[in-house]
Amino acid sequence: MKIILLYGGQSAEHEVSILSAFSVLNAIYYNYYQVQLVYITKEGQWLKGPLLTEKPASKEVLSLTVSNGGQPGETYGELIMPCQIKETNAIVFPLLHGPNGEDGTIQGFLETIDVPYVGAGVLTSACGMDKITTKYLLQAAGIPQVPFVPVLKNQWKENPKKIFEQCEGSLLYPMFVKPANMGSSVGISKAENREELQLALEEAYRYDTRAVIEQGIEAREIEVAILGNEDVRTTMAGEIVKDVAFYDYNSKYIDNNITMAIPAQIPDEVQVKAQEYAKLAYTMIGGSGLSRCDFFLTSKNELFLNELNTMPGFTQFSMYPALWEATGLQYGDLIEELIQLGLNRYEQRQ
Ligand code: ADP
Ligand code: MG
Ligand code: MG
Ligand code: K
Repeated sequence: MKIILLYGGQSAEHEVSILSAFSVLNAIYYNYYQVQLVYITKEGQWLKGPLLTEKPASKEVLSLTVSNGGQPGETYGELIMPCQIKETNAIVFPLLHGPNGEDGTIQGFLETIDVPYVGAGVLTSACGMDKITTKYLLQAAGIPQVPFVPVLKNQWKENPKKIFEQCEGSLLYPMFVKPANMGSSVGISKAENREELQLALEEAYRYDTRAVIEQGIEAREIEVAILGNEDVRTTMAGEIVKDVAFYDYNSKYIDNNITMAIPAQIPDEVQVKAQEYAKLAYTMIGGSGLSRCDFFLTSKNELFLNELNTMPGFTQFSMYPALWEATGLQYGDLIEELIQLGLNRYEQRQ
């Protein structure tokens, strides 16, 4: 069977996807699978790369350039139409993060051309990527979360003063301002006053016309990994231990000034609650395949669900696979399970 590894993508999380793809390539069971590389460039071109039958020697194999414009020594890719990704006896692994990959667009496209794929379906991906929609779903399920105010770009442009008053009426500074559809902390800022709130909103609107303003809190960050279609399993909780005030893009991928604590040093009843909320949230957004559910935990042991990530960071050093490893599921076996879950879901739809 072929795994069609789809990576790169047109989002701000392009580089993260390449890191995840390389880890997956190193762990796939090549005695069962061949891997067809398909790279989506930042401009949105689809490039078909080599078919791998064994672990690649280096990461270079992932850096595809168009064959008619590349330099000697570069790995060439053949420019294809997206629908040419379809092959018999194959499953697509869309290892893409952020908009245009994790948000239901690619999933919808794959449904349309009738191809099985790994991970969450259309609705789940779209809801999980949109922080405003996620919050309303969690609210409906009665899952605790920090207070928030959704603000559309038009509302802000029309009457900034009204937005200031609305936010200050229901939230305290510092506030966190986020584009609704994004990940890896891109476009997120902390605002301590009106002036910063204005700048933060303008920054967020560079990425999306929908933004959400949240109550900022001092909290630990706790994460639970989820796996399954109808039968949902969760891991123990892990903690992202930061020596930075805010887990931004640099601290996530560049500075490496964060560590993971697995298991998280938290009371048992807090862990049980986190697992319960994670499962409930996953069910509410119609999860299938996988998701990582992220929480804030205050010093008073209050737990708030922050978000679900339907295609979490997937390098060998990422929290999602690390949590499964700690629970007894090795990285290679985890990939195998995800493939089977993707195939099962596809078969059930037929
Ligand atoms: P992303 O989808 O980009 O990861 P998050 O909502 O998880 O977006 O926010 C990124 C990071 O910003 C969080 O991991 C946390 O460090 C910080 N953060 C986000 N919201 C809040 C908040 N309400 N209070 C305190 N810190 C926050
Ligand atoms: Mg996210
Ligand atoms: Mg996050
Ligand atoms: K998300």
